[in-house]
Amino acid sequence: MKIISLGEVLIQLNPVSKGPLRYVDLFEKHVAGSEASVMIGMSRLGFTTEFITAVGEDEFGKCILSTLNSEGVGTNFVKVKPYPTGVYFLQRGYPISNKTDVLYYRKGSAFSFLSPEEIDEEYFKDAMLFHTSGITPSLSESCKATTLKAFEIARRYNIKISFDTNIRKKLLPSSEIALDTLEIFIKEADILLTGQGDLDFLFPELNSIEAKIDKIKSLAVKAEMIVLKMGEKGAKVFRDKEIVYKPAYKVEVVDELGAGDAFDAAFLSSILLGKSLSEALTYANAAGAIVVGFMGDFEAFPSWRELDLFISYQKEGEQKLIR
Ligand code: KDG
Repeated sequence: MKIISLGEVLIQLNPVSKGPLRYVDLFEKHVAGSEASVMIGMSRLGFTTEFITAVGEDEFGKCILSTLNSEGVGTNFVKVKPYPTGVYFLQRGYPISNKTDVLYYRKGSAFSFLSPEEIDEEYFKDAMLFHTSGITPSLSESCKATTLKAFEIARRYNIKISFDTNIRKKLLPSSEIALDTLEIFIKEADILLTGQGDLDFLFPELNSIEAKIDKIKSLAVKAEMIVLKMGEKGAKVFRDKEIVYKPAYKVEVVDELGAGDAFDAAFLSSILLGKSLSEALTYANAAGAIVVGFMGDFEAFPSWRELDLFISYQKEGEQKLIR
C-alpha cells in the first residue's frame, strides 16, 4: 500500500538543557518536519511511502536525504535546489516549564520555492492515501499553490486525502489568516485530523468545544471522519453519528514534539488496515505516548510489535508483558 506526502523537512537543533537559548551551548541535531515524520512512522508500520519535498544543495540537504532513505521513505520525488535547507531551534522548558518554543530559520528555504509545475501526476500513481498538513500551505504562496495542485491530482485519481490542520502560530499569526489559508484544504479532506489547540485558535469567537467541533464539521464537508487530538486528555473520532473517545496514556514527557505526527501515523495506518475506530485511537494514543519520552521527532516511532508491547504493559502491568 503506497502512501504519498508533501511537506518541508528541516534540521532541528534541540538543546540538551532547558532554559533560555542565550545560555545553551550544546544541541542535538535531528531531522524533523511533520509530514516527513508521519511518513517515517507509516513506513515503520509497513507501508510503502514516497515523499515530495525540496532540500538545499548543502550538507543539511544531504543529511535529510540519507535519513529519509535509511528510514525507508522514497526520495524519488525530492528536488535539490540552490537555496538553504530550512533549520529550526527549540527552546525547552522556558518560560513555561513543560513547554517547548520553536524558532524557525526557514524563510527562503529550498522548500519554500517548490512550485506546482514541479508536481508530476505520475508521483500519485498507485497511491492509496495522500497526506499533508496545514504547515505546508502556510510556508509561501508557491507552497500553497503546490499543495492545491497535489489535492487536485489526488482527487482526480480517487486517492484518499488526509489533512492535519497542524497550526503553527509563527506561520499563521491570526485566526483570520489561519482560516483563510486552511479552509480550502479542510473542505477537501477525507480524513481530517485536528487538535483542541487548533480549534481554539481557529474559532476564538466560539466558547464551547462542542460549538468548535460543529463549526469544523460544517467546513469539512467531504470528511468521512474528523479526529480531535486533545493531548493528555486523550482523543476523539467523529464518524457520521458515531463518536469514539479514548483517554491518553500517562507518561513522562521529555519532548512533546513529534507526538502528533506519531499519533497521525498510527491512526492512519490502523484505518487503512481496516482496524476499528477504537483500536485506531488506542494505537494512535500509544504512539504519541511513546514518542514524548524522547528528544527528536521520529526516532522513537514504534513498530506494531512495540505498540502492542506498550499497550499490553499499560493494561496488564509487568506480569502479562508479551515478550
Ligand atoms: O510535528 C513536529 C513539527 O512541528 C516540528 O518538528 C517541525 O514540522 C515542523 C514545523 O514545520 O513546525
